[in-house]
Amino acid sequence: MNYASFGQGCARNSRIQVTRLALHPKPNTPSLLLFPESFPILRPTVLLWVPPVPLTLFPRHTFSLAGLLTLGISKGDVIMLLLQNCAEFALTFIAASMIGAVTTAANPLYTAGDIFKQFSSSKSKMIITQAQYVDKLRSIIRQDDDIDIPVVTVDDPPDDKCIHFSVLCQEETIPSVTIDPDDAVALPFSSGTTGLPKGVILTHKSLITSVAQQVDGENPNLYLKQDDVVLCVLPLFHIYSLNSVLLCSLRAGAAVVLMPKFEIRSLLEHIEKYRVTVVPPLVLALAKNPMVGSYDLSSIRVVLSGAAPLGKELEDGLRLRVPQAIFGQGYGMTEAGPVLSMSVAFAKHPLATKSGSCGSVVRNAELKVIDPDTHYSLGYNQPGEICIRGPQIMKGYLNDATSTAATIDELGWLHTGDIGYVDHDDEVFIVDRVKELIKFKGFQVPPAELEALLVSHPCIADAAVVPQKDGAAGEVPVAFVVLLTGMELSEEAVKDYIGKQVVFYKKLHKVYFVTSIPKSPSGKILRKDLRAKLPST
Ligand code: 4UV
Repeated sequence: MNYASFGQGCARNSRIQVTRLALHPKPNTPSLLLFPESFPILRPTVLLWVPPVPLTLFPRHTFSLAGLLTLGISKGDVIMLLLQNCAEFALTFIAASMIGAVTTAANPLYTAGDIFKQFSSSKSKMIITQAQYVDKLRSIIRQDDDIDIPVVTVDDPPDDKCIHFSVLCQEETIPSVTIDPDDAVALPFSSGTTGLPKGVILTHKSLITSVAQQVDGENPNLYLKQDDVVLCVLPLFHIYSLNSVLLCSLRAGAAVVLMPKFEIRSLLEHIEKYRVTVVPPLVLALAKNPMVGSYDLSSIRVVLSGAAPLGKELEDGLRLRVPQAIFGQGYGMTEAGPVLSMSVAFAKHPLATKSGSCGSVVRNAELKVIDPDTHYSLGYNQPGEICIRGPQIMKGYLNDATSTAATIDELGWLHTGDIGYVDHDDEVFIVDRVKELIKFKGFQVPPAELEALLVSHPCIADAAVVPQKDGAAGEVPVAFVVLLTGMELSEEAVKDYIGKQVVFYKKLHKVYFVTSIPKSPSGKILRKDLRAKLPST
């Protein structure tokens, strides 16, 4: 079977609504405001695996990013996106996928050090960013003479070494490329079950399958309609937003309202102005905000939650604000492609669900729950480690066969490191996490990263970082620190030391000074023992 690239499938029935009208301040540049409603909607019955189409992203505008090729990007090359949510993010992702290039997106708020790690590990050949982040990039690209890569800005370039995005927008025909389903298309970074962030290879097959599992078929699990208006405020560098918000909406032909960042008043204005119908869980933050009462939220029909547990109290709070909406959760993991299960309340023919449920396993995938020690499968209602198998899961970690083998076993099962159970209605419930990962409002905080920074301090002999429950963020990172003999250090000094080197959600919230870190005979930190020492909240 001939697979089209992910972008070719997705772009066929898309309309993107952007919230920033002056995308290109320069004259004579093509418009990126795309509403190709007149284009016939193609709905191949067999997923998105349609034959390649000529490289025109959005047919009415005959628009392409041929400039990617002119600037030296070709099949297999990696492009790094360092962007807030914007139309250029979506367009680059789709255009890159059509020429067989791979996109790796990083949080633009990351420190220069974090960005450099992802940049060098992914061997990116181009960076697309905003002028405000170029200073941060200087330490990566200007001081090292060996690195000479194009830096493209979607707004006015801050200096003549940067290139404006419009240079990519050439209306030229791009030679067709043969894309294998197992070719990489996206390279998000995730720490997985242990260690530092690693490149997660998601292939065309992974993403095509995952999107199809959600929105395709007679009774889509996530029923998005062409007249839906989906709010994309969660950052697109996270797989949840990229896959289940942007790509699923494009596939279903729904409009996407892109918001560069979360700001309550503007979010409410967008919902009212654009009659938004599908909103992400961030809106839960609104549950208690009195401002909500002054806006018309009657258009909202679905509230999607995922990436972290959905608190009952918040859910109840929001139910009062938007009583007409359907609420539900999805359960995802970057490495799983990412969606493992999705609320059946979102289906075209919905079913009743229970509070706390993460939905049922997506179609054409297998899910099992195993005893973490014996690896035997467990029955209904018995908590154990959740494993998933199917064509949507990652190909593996980039250049890391050991971590790949520790995550995907020889029978193809991906071990999530999450503890959960499946009830008699086939609904998945997550109850705990055996992996190291800490989740701050759904954002990944890898303890290994903070531990490495802590032990680089001249006064610190050893350290361990674990999650502490938090009402607002779900979890926050806290550290156990062993000082070198004779050294003194205050909690504030430790927090400051880390705080200067990490993005805001990785900052330490508490430091406990201890005399030793409990470890197994093999040297593994006994995190459970440390978590047990924390005050329960
Ligand atoms: O790797 P990651 O940051 O990935 C995610 C992805 C979440 C998605 C993606 C698409 C969806 O449609 C959707 O609903 C959710 O978060 O972190 C993976 C870990 O986050 C925790 C769990 O520990 C994963 O292994 N997690 C994800 N979803 C949930 C969750 C949830 N609904 N409830 C509790 N924990």
